[in-house]
Amino acid sequence: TKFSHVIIRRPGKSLSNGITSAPELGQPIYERAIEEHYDYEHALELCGVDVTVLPALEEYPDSCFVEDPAVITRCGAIITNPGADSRNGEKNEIEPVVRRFFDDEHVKHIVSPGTLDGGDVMMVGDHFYVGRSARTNEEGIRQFFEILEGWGLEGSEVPLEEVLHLKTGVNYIEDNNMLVSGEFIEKEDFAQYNKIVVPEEEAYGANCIWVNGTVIVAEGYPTVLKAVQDLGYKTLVVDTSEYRKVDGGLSCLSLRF
Ligand code: CIR
Repeated sequence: TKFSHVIIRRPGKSLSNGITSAPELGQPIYERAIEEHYDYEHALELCGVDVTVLPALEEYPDSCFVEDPAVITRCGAIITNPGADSRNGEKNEIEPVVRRFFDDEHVKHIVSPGTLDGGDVMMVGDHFYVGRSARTNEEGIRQFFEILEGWGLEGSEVPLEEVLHLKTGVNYIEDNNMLVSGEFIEKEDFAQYNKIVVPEEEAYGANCIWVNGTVIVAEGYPTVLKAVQDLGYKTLVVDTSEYRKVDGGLSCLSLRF
């Protein structure tokens, strides 16, 4: 795998009204969130990708989490049908951007009653693990696999019990290495990988991203950082604490392809 492009979208002031499962963390502070976003963009540039930066969309508080309304594979792009009502319209905003990179026959759609969030999709080479979650339903997964099969790719379903999205708790950093936390530590689906077990108190840190040999790790998760460095990866650390307040992390903030 090698990525050439990354798409990100600036957060808006409405980010403070993003969906959250952790209101006790407080609302994101816009001024800090935008600083963190610049740092994130800079880290991606250091990984040698071309970064497309989209403008904020105040009408969609969670729209900086561009990973959810689209899934981009090496064979084509899938515009999803996001499972949260307040986010569903984000698919119409991301589609024209995705079409800058793919022609008509390489852009497919998940349609109602199927729903799917990109945060539930984890790419491991040509295999795609898809979490069945509160956002991603059985019909969405069925459509997704049908599209993949048309492109000679394949997928398998992973039922979720605790986390919002699949990649909230499990992330592949290439070379057979997988960061696992919580409910994913013992799952049979991932038994074949070299698992890096993330301790409960650092669970949020499991959401790392691999970009062309470098692993970007969230700031404040020393066990995760050391484990990734011990595997021989170059690392970059980015503070995503404002996004954490609305359940967002490193992977959700970009589309990488
Ligand atoms: C949401 O609940 O949809 C946003 N507040 C967070 C989305 C995080 N996205 C992701 O994990 N892919």
